Amino acid sequence: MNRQILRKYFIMGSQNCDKDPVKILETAALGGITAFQYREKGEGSLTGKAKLELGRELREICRKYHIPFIINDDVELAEALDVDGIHVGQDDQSVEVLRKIFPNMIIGLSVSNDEELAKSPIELVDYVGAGPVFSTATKTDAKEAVGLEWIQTLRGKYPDLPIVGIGGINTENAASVLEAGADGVSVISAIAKARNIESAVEQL
Ligand code: 3NM
Repeated sequence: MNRQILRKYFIMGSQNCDKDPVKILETAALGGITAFQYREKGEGSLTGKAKLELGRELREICRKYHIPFIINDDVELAEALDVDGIHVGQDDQSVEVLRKIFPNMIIGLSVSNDEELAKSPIELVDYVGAGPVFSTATKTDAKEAVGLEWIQTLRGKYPDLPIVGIGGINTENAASVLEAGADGVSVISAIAKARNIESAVEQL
């Protein structure tokens, strides 16, 4: 995997949007995001046919702008939307199973601490999401913030592993995440809720 795609990694589902998700993604694409994750999860999120339909529209935008489209923990949609990658957390579909089903797909895994790292098949994933780096209100069940130290620890242990920081990252603190050793920053609210989306993406 080209680790540059992690540089400005936008994550979004309809539950994160105060306006049309299709418009938000298209503006973010024009602003210069390098990857997109469709994460329809949590209170107010779509399911079934509605989730698929919105996914189709967002998938099209990513094709148009040549942005990798990654689905959050949904094997069925991974197939239906012909995605570029799938991202899972520690309690989601197992990486071993995913790698068998999708030998060539980008697979990302969230890793928040040493205990999770010890049970993670790092050799099977293309990148890890490390966080929450800072405290976040977006994910109600997010763990305690792990700080920039967790990025530094992971980078120390795995000099060549593609790492993206997540959780509470914004235009003010993004540089510190990169300085700590991450290849990029993944954000929800810093883009989805920005007053000027294009300029927020540029500043990240
Ligand atoms: N995963 P925002 S934190 C989806 O720590 C997600 O694994 C996290 O939203 C993790 O950029 C998070 O608005 C929410 O803080 C990120």
